[in-house]
Amino acid sequence: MPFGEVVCGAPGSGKSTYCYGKYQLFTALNRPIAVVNLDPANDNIPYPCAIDISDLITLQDVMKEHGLGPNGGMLYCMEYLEANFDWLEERLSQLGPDAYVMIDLPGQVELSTNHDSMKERHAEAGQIGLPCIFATHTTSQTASKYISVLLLSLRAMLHLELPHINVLSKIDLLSNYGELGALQSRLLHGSPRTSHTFENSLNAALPPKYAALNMAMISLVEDYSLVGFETLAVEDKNSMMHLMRMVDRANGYVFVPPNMFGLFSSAAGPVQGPGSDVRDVQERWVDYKEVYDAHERKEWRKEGEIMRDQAAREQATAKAGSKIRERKVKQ
Ligand SMILES: Nc1nc2c(ncn2[C@@H]2O[C@H](COP(=O)(O)OP(=O)(O)OP(=O)(O)O)[C@@H](O)[C@H]2O)c(=O)[nH]1
Ligand SMILES: [Mg+2]
Repeated sequence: MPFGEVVCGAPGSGKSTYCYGKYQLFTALNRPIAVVNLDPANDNIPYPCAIDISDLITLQDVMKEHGLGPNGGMLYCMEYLEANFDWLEERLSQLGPDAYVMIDLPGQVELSTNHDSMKERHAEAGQIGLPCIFATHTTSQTASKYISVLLLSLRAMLHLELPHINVLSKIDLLSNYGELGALQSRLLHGSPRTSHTFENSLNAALPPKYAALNMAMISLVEDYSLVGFETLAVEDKNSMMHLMRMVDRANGYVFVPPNMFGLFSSAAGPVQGPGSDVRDVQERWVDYKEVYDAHERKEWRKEGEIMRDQAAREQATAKAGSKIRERKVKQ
């Protein structure tokens, strides 16, 4: 049975980039992975695609043929996929029982918050082994946007009814957002009360007649801890590793590498890295961003040098081997 995650979320929040990042990470870790593009408007796919909806239908064709706009066309494509779901099921089953499948969805977030077709498809995906929803939202630049992201996430969780991981993407941009950046980093993991600052920030952004509504929303977020966020900076290896473990846990996946080394290391391993603790987010992405970035660059350089040395050694060994073979042939 294939296993994996469905990546949904706001437009431009980094879904496709995350899929590509995860493809690269898994390839480096020697974990099998297949990325499925279900965005019929995705004509610039960054990752190698195992299944592509454009083999079934494209947004361009639908818009031309039926005279629809981009959003109506997208709904048509999703409903067409629903009517032809066996097309997808057949291809998923061909990926084999060990495949880790990532499904990249279109950015029309209403598909995940309102549309029944997607809900039913997700439920079916849950049955065939894709139980985890990974929802990305870009780190917000204003308090009101942050609130709307919270409510949108809550709506998607309630609508889809599947294990759900909410992610604030592009967390590397947090330090650009001044006080709100610091506030978000405190709010991320069920932080100490921040109502006062948050309320001020919200009330500055919205007309006073919404004050009571603001307070109700703040209390929804703070008192009930309904929505929590993980963070993602796609180019940061620790951030990707941390999320990989979170997703593995959410869908109960246990990866056993071929050599059996590190059995259960992925799913049962400790959840660490920026994002596992609120102090990490503040320290990594706001207070000491430059220091951490410099350290990361140094680590990447070191890793690159090790890989280059290893490749050079392998090349030299292969060359020596072919020379020995040549000598043997001459003899
Ligand atoms: N700074 C930063 N930029 C990012 C990150 N992830 C993605 N981006 C950028 O965000 C932009 C949009 O990324 P995509 O992956 O195309 O977003 P998407 O959610 O697939 O977009 P749609 O499919 O159109 O909804 C690109 O320019 C990415 O380079 C991140 O972690 N940090
Ligand atoms: Mg995309």
